[in-house]
Amino acid sequence: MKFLILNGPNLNLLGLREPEIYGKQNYAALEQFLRDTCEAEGVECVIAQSNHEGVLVDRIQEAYGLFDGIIINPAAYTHTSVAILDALKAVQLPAVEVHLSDISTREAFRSISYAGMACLATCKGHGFESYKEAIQYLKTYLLKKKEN
Ligand code: CA2
Repeated sequence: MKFLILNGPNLNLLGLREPEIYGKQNYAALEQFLRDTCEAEGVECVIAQSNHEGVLVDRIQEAYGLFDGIIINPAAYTHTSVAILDALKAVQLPAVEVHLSDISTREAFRSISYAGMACLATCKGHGFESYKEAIQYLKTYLLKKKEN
């Protein structure tokens, strides 16, 4: 089982500001957490971060045929990007949306998620653990699908 884990704009700045919202750990620590979690779950992963909407769209398109599923934290593009929504719909790979913070209890504009409209589930509000929940959700979904 192979997952593409995509992170959107400014997540490379984790740990530098707003630790009360996003935690104290930096992006390198997030990548290490993702590698360790995937290894423990017996899942292969490729992790990518971009500050550019088109690059994220390209990565989603290129995932077709190479990955079993996508975990995506589109960051600010969550709330604006129909392009990412359309790319996720186009590739038809099972996808799970992730957020470090709970976007439903923050500013009103963060409660709209376009990407989430193409995702099986949203894991949010639990910091790095949100990613673990998403990885486990996607793994369980794919194992159940294989059984049927
Ligand atoms: O909670 C999340 O994971 C978000 O996707 C993070 C985004 C935000 O725009 C979403 O609404 C929710 C922000 C990404 C990182 O932003 C930083 C800002 C300053 C310092 C470090 C990171």
